[in-house]
This record gives sequence, structure tokens and C-alpha cells, in this order.
Amino acid sequence: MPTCVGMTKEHNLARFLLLSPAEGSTAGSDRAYCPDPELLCASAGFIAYEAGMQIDAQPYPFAFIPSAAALVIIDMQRDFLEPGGFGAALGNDVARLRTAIEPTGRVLRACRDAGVMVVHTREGHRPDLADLAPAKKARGNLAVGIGDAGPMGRILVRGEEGHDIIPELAPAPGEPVVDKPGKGAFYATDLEAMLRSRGITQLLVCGVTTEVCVNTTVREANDRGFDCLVLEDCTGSYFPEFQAAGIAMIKAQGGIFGWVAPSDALLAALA
Ligand code: TIU
Repeated sequence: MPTCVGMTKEHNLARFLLLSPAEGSTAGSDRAYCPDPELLCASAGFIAYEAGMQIDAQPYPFAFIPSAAALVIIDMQRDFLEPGGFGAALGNDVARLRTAIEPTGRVLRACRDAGVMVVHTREGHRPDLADLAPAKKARGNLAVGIGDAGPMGRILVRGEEGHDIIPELAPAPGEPVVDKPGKGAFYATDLEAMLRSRGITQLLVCGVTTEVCVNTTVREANDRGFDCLVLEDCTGSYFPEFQAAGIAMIKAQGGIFGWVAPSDALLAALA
């Protein structure tokens, strides 16, 4: 890896070369015009290394740049995955989400080993519920809803047992945990500032539920210019038809919101 230029500049150049091939050429194989020969020279090793990181994805290969990527694990909380939480209060079979746990664990360990940034998110509210919109509280017309006492403490309230990330995917020291009051991870959080300050341009996305918080976050990220690769088997929905549709609508229309791949494709790239 070259050391004479800043990482952000390197990322941008690699991204430019990989994602904007000259007409008629294969991505990364031809030299595109570079206004800074010194930078081009210094980045040659970086690009050769990074150019190998093509992930077999849909609708077309994802040009993975590990040093510019963050793994974002959405809301793998007890309140969604275990009985007695918010997911169950909404009348859902929470067992349906559990297939995402193992593959997400493998991805988490591989990203940690490779030095890829890891971010966890949690949906939930302040204990005083000051950040809970009345409309969100009222939604579902639930006998026991957000803020009310349940078997795992107050539902979707920060600091309660149910709000915790499941033990299988517990954050490691130093991994940011983003507490979000909404479905999207960018709304009313410092996630974007955190990613931008580290030069992150790509998100590897896991979590639940596919059609709610995963989709909302991917759409928010896409509008902010991040490239999202959703790892299909690392996502989950209470509804099989929404799992299928939630994934399909991300990669449709030439990847209108992002890319989709099985977790094995990412693991192969990181191996
Ligand atoms: N209900 C449902 O499918 N999801 C949520 O309420 N939150 C998340 O997706 N995290």
C-alpha cells in the first residue's frame, strides 16, 4: 500500500478508475485520464490490490474497497428477534428472523479480521420517550407497545434488556453503536458524520427487518451517495413475501438502491 497520499484521495481515485472505465473497456483494466500523475503512480499498488476485490453480486459485480467500506448491522436486537419484544407485540413470529444470525456472525468475524469498520444500530427511544413521535407510539393500536413494560423490560427503550443487541452479535469494544429513533439509521443520528470522517463510501448491510429498517437505511444511504451491498442471507423478515420483495426492489432497475449478494461472496473476497 502506498503511503505518500491520503487514504481518502486514494479511495476516490480507485473508485474513479474502478467504477468509471473508459468506453469499451473493462472496469479497472484501462487507465482512465488522471490529472495528477504522482497520485496515479503512488496509487498503482493500491489499485492492483483493490481491483481484485470484485464481489459476485446482483445486478452486476460490486467493486469492493475494504478500506472504504463499513459493515452496518441493523437492529439485531432482542426486541425483534426474541419472544416478548416489539416484534412479538406486533403479532409476528420472531423465529423467522433467526436465520440471519449465523451468516451475520460469520460476516462480522471476517470484517473484524480484515479490519473493515463495523457499525451496529439499535432502534429505540429515550426512557422519557421525548423522541417518540405520538404517531409512532399510536401505530398498531397495541395493548403493550413502545415504552410499555414487557418481559424484557420496557419495549424499544434504551437501557432495557430487550433493546440490547442479541448476545450472538454483541458489539466488540470500539465498534460504534448507533441508537436511532426511526426506521432509517441516518435519521436523527450521527451515522453519516461517523462514516464521512473515516472516508467510508461503501456499506455492507445486514440486519432486520428487510423491508422496514434495512430498506429504509439503504434508501437513505443511497441518496447520500453511499454504495450499499446488501447481504441477503444476513437479512430477515417476519414475512417471506416481504423478504423476497424487499431484496428484489433494492437490486431492480440496474440496482436502483444498491447491490445484493450472498454472504459467501463477501467472505470469498475477504478470504
Ligand atoms: N416491524 C418491523 O418489521 N420492523 C421494525 O419495526 N423495525 C426494524 O425493522 N428494525
